[in-house]
Amino acid sequence: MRTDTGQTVHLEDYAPTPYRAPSTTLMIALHPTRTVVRNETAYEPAGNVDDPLVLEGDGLVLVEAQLDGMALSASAYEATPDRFVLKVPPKKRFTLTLVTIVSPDDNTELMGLYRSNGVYCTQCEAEGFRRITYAYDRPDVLTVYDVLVLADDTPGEPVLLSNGNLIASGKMGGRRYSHWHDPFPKPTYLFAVVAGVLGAVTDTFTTQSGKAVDLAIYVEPGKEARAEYAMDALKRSMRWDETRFGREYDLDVFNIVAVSDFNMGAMENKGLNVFNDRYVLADPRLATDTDYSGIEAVIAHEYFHNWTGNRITCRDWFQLCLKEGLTVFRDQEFSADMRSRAVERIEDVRRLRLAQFPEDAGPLRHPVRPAEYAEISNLYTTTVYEKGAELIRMLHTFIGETAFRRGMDTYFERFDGTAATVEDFISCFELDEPDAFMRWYHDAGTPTVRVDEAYVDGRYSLQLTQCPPEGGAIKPIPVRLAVLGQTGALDLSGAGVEEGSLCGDILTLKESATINIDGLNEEPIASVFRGFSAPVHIDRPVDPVRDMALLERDSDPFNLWDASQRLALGVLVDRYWGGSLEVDALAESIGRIAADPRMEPAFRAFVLQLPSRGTLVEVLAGDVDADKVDAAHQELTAALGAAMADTLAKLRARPAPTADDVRAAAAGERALRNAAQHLATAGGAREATVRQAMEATNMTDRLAALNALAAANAPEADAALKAFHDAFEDEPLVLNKWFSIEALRSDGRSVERVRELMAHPKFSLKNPNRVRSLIGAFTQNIAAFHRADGAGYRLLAEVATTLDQQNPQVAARLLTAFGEYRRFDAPRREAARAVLQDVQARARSSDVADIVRRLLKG
Ligand code: 0A1
Ligand code: ZN
Repeated sequence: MRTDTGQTVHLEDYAPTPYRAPSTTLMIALHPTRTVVRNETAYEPAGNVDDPLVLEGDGLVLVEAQLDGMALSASAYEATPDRFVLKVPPKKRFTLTLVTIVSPDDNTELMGLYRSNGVYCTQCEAEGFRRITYAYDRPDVLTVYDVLVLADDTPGEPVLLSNGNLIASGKMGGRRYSHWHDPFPKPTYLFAVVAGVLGAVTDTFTTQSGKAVDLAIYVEPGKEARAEYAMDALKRSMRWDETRFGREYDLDVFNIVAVSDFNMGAMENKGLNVFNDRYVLADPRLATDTDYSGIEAVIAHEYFHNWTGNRITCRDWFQLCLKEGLTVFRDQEFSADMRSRAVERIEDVRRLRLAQFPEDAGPLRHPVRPAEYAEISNLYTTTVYEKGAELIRMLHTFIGETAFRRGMDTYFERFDGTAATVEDFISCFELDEPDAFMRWYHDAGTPTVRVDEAYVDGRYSLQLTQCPPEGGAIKPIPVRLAVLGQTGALDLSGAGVEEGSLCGDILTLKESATINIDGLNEEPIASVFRGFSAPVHIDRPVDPVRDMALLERDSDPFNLWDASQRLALGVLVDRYWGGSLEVDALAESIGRIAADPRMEPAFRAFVLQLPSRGTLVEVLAGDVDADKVDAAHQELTAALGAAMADTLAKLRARPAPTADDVRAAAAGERALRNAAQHLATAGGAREATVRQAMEATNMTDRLAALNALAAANAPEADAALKAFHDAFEDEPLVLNKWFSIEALRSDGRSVERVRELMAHPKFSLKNPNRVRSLIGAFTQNIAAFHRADGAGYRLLAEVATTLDQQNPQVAARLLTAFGEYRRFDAPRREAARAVLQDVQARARSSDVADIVRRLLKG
């Protein structure tokens, strides 16, 4: 465990290592508590030959050290658990052999080498390799690996995997071995080993140049059929990367392994991706449509890393967004091509606004490319990933698809096989002002763009003004826009543009810009930031009449949805303040879109979903009362459900797709029917919902009904939840869904219920998915987590403090739920502060200490 040192790493201190490490031969003899790792690495001078060789370790025990095959004298080196120093290295190429012993079964942090359900696996990003052996554990040292894995020949034929191509495998002296060679130099964080008894689904993929690649997805034996969809998604990803980006796969094999204990979603180790099993295993009886689209996206994401991340990696961890933002952009584009572009965009922006905007406005805010960090594990944030992807999307919007592809080709050509920086990447694109664009990477916070319209005597003016976040600079913002008249978009080619520049439908905004159109005989309306063309807050005078008109006129699906959400949010805010706005107009507007057969069902389903409680917290200026948020949401949902009863009944009566059809069209149909059902249930129409919760054979339908009953606090919810629990308690991924629904119930006794559930025989702090399903979900339960007496905060603090001893990464991530405590009213704020101070006093790891320090600052 890395305890807190309080040290900060600065980008400006970056310096290359004095030695390169061109090749490494590893011999790993696996044992649950005494795994022997023999690391033979060639080093050669790359800088000052008088510098010592300083390698990183973390909790290591050295048992042997040799230089060029000869034992090193004790005075020649210094070895501690977290460092190996060769005091006077030879001034030419040399080989250092270090033997260490590690205990996978004692590894509760799930970093380095550990066992999950009896399967050995590794997680090395960001700094896990140093828990296996001493190394230059940093992304700019690229090494060719040759790996021999040895394991006892246990029954069930264990598979032994590592990166690259398989050279040989077999049995030797009562043990199994396999020998892997990865010809592509890679940093330590992409290293992986997996060993255990696993089932597999296999296939082959022929690349565009005709090369055959053997594909395999390894899962718990007996669950092979549940990996078929992931395999299909993998093949589609491989083909898509060829057609859209010209990127071909480079090894003879591509392996994926699903494990049940994993800190994150998945990991892109070269040729051997390791996945959290929730992003591999699926069956319509057990997984929802959302699970399916998640699997498709994560499989694609990890596969796409092969070029954006692996072939071209990061110079240092400050450049994390170089691989993550770009790869998220690529996986979003893939999902848009596979499913519906409009729906994908709404989903992505919803996630951005719900998680990234609050992060960027709170104490955990940081630039997409930060200049400093205290704990690298805490940099895997929605800002690096999702905002990072938005920056790539803006770049794409500015220069267009053709020039974007040209720039990407240049990037792959120029930087293949290297560890690059964000500046290297940006330099490949034909941007007008690259330095100005780089400000997006340097500044934290979300800019606001003020939108004003005026119409006088046939002259329409649209004025946009940029207001940077505190401490931030003016940046180029791409505004995709249209000015809509009664019968369609006006021709902007003759419009007068002041300050900004307009190219097609993209306005480049700096400080401000004005577009004037003369000679009109009716007032038009602007549709700005179409497709959410920039990650900004849009500050436009509240005007429900204009939003209703946009609902009639706008052809941009994102803005159509956004207008409907603004209307609903207006009513929600009014309810929060105890107002009495009627729901009829809202019901009529969204009912019309929901019933419109010209729109795709998945889009219509979105329109039926009210802005979340979190969104309401975001828009309220401060001093938020969480109980009132919850009550306003419940009330409005019920009122809409009642007011829209007829429309909803018709939507629910639409024919159901077949239960095992998991394609996007069927998923969209289910989404629409279930969104209608959710509202209708809140409005009191529960009978069919209860039936669906008990009888549906498709998990999407069953869970949606269960959720609807729980969210409405229906009297039938307890029995339905119990039946669900009893039916699926032996399916861990489904049981997680049950834990989450229970954690999200908001009936006044949530904190107590979660405490009871922590005593459930199947709850365990050892499994990150289980922890997230109960405790993570609980932090999303606004009324309960932000309970005025601080009981919700105390619950999270207790769990995080205990977990800090075992798995600090997961503990720290849970604590980020405190990121918004300052938005709440004084009793809540004070309770949160007191609890955080307590967590700080007990923090053990650098992960938890770093998060809490930032939460309390200021
Ligand atoms: N690079 C992975 C994310 C990841 C990061 C850290 C991990 O350590 C526990 C695991 C995975 C991705 O972007 O998918
Ligand atoms: Zn990634």
